[in-house]
Amino acid sequence: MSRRTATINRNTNETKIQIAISLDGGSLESLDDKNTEHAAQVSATQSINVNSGIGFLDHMLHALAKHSGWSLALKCDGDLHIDDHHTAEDCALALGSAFKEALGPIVGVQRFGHGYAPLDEALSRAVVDLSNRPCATIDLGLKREMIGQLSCEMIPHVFESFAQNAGITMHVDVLKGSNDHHRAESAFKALAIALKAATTRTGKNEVPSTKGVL
Ligand SMILES: [Mn+2]
Repeated sequence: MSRRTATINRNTNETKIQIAISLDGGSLESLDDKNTEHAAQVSATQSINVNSGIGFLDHMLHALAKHSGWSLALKCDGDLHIDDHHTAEDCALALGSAFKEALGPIVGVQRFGHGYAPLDEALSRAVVDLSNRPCATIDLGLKREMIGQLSCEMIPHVFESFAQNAGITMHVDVLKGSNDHHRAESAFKALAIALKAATTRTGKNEVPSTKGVL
């Protein structure tokens, strides 16, 4: 089976983003050389290097990639002198586009997936459908204004923006937890587990829909 990969360049007056993704892990030589601020974290099966300019967003996208089984290189040069909004939103939009392009037609995959992830006292649930109909309902219940340099109000916006361009239905709920860092991180990990399940190949060359098309 060939790996499902994509490379994306997204440039606006607000952000300039490069992404390389493989939904099936492996090396990503195309971007590894360009992401020199942080060293890529390379394991036997994955290469992950996220440099959005926002540390906590990097941490969340790294967790998403790790537990989805992706290899991911993301570099963003954004207008952080204004605030974190454009950078966080555009990274999520570009990542959604890259995911959709790498996945290709919704054929021969599970389509539905769900995941639960605890992080200490926090527990999150994510349910996804590779529906080709963007829809996100996100309930994180975060109380802080910021986590690191990322506004808490941007965290649901990141999920929504990813779902928009990925073309997926996504329900993410933090079920419990008192620490906002734990709540947010468990939500990204739950989404990763759900996406990994939904994109798992069935070995059949079938569209998983009664309509015959997605
Ligand atoms: Mn926005």
